[in-house]
Amino acid sequence: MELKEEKLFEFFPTGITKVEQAEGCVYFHFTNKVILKIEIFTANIVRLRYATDGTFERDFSYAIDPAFKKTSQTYNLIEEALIYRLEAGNITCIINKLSGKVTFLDDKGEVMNEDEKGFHWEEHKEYGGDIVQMSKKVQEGELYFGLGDKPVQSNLRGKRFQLWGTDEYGFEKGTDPLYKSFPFFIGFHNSKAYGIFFDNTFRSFFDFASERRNATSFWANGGEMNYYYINGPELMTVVEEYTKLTGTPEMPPLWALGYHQCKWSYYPESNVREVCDKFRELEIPCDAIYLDIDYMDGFRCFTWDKEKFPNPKKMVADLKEQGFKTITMIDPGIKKDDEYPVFKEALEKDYFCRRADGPHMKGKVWPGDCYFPDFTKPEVREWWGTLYEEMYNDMDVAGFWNDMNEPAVFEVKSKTFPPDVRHDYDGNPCSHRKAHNIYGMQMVRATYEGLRKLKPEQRPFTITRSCYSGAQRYSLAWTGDNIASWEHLWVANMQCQRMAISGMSFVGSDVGGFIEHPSGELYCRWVQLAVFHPFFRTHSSGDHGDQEPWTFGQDTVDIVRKAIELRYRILPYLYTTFYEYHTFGRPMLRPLCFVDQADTDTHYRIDEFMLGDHMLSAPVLSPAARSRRLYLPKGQWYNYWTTKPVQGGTDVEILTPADEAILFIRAGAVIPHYPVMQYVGEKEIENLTLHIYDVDGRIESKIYEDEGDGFEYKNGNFNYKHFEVIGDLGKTVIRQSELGSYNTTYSAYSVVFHSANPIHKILVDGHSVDFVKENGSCFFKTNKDFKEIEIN
Ligand code: MIG
Repeated sequence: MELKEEKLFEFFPTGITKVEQAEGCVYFHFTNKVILKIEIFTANIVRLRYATDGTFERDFSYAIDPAFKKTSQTYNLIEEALIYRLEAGNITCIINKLSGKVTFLDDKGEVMNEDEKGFHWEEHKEYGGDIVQMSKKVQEGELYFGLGDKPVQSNLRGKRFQLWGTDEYGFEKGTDPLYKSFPFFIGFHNSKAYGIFFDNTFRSFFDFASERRNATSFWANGGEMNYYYINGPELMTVVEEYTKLTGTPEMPPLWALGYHQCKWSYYPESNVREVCDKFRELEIPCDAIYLDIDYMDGFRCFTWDKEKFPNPKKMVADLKEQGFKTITMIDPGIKKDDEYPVFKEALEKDYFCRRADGPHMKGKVWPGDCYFPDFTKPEVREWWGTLYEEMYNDMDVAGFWNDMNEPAVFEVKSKTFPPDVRHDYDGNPCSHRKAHNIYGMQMVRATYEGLRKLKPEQRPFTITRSCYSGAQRYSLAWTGDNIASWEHLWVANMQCQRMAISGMSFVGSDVGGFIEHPSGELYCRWVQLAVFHPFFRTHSSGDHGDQEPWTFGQDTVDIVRKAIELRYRILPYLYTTFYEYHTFGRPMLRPLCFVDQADTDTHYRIDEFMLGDHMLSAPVLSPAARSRRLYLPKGQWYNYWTTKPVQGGTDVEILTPADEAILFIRAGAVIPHYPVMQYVGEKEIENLTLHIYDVDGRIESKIYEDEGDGFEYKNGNFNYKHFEVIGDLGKTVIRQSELGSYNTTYSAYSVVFHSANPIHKILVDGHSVDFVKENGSCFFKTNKDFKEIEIN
């Protein structure tokens, strides 16, 4: 085990002897052969790299999006008596000539982040290379956010974490490390934010003022000190910049945002059909059904157990008729079996990982002894992609779920490969010490890229458990093997928010808990949280009671149905939020401090979160709760269920009936609703319903729409509609602009206008229209191309 490194001797950069300026970057040479290279990426991003012995490693990163374009290269370098001042976009770096320590100022000249000990390193006597380290001063009142799937409260201050992808069955609050490695964090002080992305795939550590009160440090057991400094001051800006740097996903198929049902495992075929039939019979909407490992023949990937599933093609087709997409699991471990074609081919072509001295990397997983493809080799990824052909093209399986890709190995203490295993690392051969944290990401990348090629007209659907920064380009993720407890409901909320602000918004937990059995009440509350999570799937380990909505009794069926119906109603809103994630890198889930960071009351709120611009929710976290307190950010809100206006900027105590997911809508919002459907595409949309919430002031909303699959949207075949709601002294104006070129199936909007004001007259583009009032809301129809509605 390579956990505790012995502290031997720390080296620091000495004085600067020479400065070299090049296009878009500056090299600072130190007397002891250290080089600091500062590279300008955008007006808000600079990159710092340190070489300890006069040369940099070959520049290569799996995290940075190959499509990312540097947008600004200009800088000013000013020499002063004791420092260099590097001005680049909105960032100023002050570099101390003697120590090399760096301070970052924002465009107001205020210190955002500064080196404490700064860069230093130890030689790694055992493996060679350096243990590269960085320490920063903790600013007054500084909070820290980010770091992926850490199952702790949002502020990381006072804690230490490790990044080393680990299969942590039944993890708990505080368990570290977990499955995912996102070496990105946000520092937040004086209501201003900055970000740091430490792009190093070795086992790494982050200490947020834990070991020493005044220092936050991060280090890795190899590789380079290579980090990106990201300017704010908005929390949103920091996350958007980081997410664009590491990439955003393409749009998912619309059905992927529906409800999914999973268990380890549904089999045989008759059981799968029963479960699907039951959803339709009880009219609980559902879009996808999952086949976990037991559908395979002896856990051989890309095969079927013909006894359990005699005719998979027919089953998949029949389920599709009913509106169910079938998703199957594929693991990285390939059964060591000379009769098994996938194994034979990979063996012949030398696609499996090898130990340092030559033998294959052999490990036990579900199939018994396995070899593991080296997904860090382009040729292997290409091959892996083609293996899906039969299932994807011929059988029409809709998507794939890549599990165990930390990679997980049974019966060894490390739960993974030994450190000497060799990897290609895209032509930069290395050991598992360097490739471990990106192994899973490269696996799901191979899957994703394969699917893109196999069906160029279809949007791939892929799920991964292990991730490194940038994995969001290839896949959605789930949070792994959680437990059916109230505490884990809290954990799921923390993890999904944290993942979203770490660049990966397409995320969800195993609803109800994977291990152990939830009460009906816990299951309902979990469903009511996950309605607002981009990935919404019930999953359980199946070795306890069943976890389909009907297994808890009739009350639960009704409560769960109501929640899932809400999900299907707000699908166009969710889809719009996804589009803004895809386009701008904007997180879909947002902690409250992202909504109003100037309001210090939002800084420590952790349960409440926003989905997109206009929806706020919070989970109900205890049994038999009749009410809960939550904070509403400043401004006006509406309780979705009562449609009563509520003033924000304060704590509110609200009732929490068993059948209601907490939901507040921002006043001024335009929220598109679909009719309830049992699955996406079941009904053609005849009228798009717009719920419009009156406001004092002016609020913008957007609606994105396209075909819901395929890549025509990349050629401009989509709509991105802008709405403005302007309310003033009892008069409200609603404007619509930027329609786009996508032909919708509907030609009219059904408007539901929610207002506390009396309504006398409604004009659509100057013509008066009829309306009906009911329970404080007002209903009317308009042409979908209206420009302006005036309500008096
Ligand atoms: O060792 O495929 O996290 O979702 O159901 C367990 C069986 C392997 C772990 C996954 C879980 C999945 C299970 N897998």
